[in-house]
Amino acid sequence: MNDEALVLTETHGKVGLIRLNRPKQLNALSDPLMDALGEALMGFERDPNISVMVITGNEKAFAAGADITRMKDLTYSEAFNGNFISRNWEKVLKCRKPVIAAVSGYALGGGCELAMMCDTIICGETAKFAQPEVKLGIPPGAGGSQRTPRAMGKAKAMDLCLTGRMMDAQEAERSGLVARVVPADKVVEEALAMASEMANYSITALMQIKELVNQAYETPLATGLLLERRGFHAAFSTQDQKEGMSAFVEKRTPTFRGR
Ligand code: DAK
Repeated sequence: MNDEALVLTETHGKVGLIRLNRPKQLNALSDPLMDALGEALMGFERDPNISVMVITGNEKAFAAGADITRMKDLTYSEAFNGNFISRNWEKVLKCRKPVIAAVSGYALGGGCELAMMCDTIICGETAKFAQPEVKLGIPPGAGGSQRTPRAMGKAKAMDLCLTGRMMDAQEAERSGLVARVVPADKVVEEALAMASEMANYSITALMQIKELVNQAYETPLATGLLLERRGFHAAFSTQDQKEGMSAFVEKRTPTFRGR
């Protein structure tokens, strides 16, 4: 393991774990860090032995946002003409396999936005979420203004984005931003357990379900329901459907093969 690397990767059975690793800067999301994260995600996405990924930071910070020192002197034309950091920020959205954000400490600005790009968020009791861009004189830039209302409704989203205040783990869970709050020192362990539970299922079913849930944000209800029905019908062409249902009837544990 190379401690100088901007991300550290490990595998735990069928789960790929990615640790953001700029601890002195509270994992501020620099361009090279986002490149490294993208490469790690795509590596696990291509790996047939991996079914689920977990992104985490360290005890103090998941990520304290985009790197302010590198944004400070940008001009409008540099940001607009250069399509400022859009290049490597959304690799997580390209993953068809489930991705879990395991948040300890700060998830601020781009850090909160990165967590929201993941499929679900699990956090420690000491986690703090915020969209503090307003304090820097800018709006959110990586989905904060769009994903917070979808996650927690307009009133909470406006509160968070317009004041820049921090939301603690309990409020984040009450608001629907996070799925589970766990003891601070158990975040990675619990996220790996959640990921391993998913990873035992059919990879085909996992990717199909992820695609369908994400469609709920993109399509009218009738279209989403039709997509779900077609996906459900198509599942009867897979060996994993036969295995899953046979195992139930035979009272044994199924072995899914992703076929
Ligand atoms: N950028 C750069 N360095 C950061 C940083 C950041 N976001 N956050 C912390 N650091 C650095 C600090 O400068 C300090 O460095 P040294 O002074 O030691 O060299 C070190 O990390 C430790 O931080 P502190 O000394 O401040 O530690 P404290 O415990 O006192 O405070 C804090 C922790 C998290 C409350 C504080 O560091 C803080 O407020 N940080 C800034 C949080 C913030 O405003 N984040 C939002 C940034 S704006 C886009 C994609 C993304 C974005 C935009 C567009 N596109 C795809 C187009 C995202 C924008 C943002 O995230």
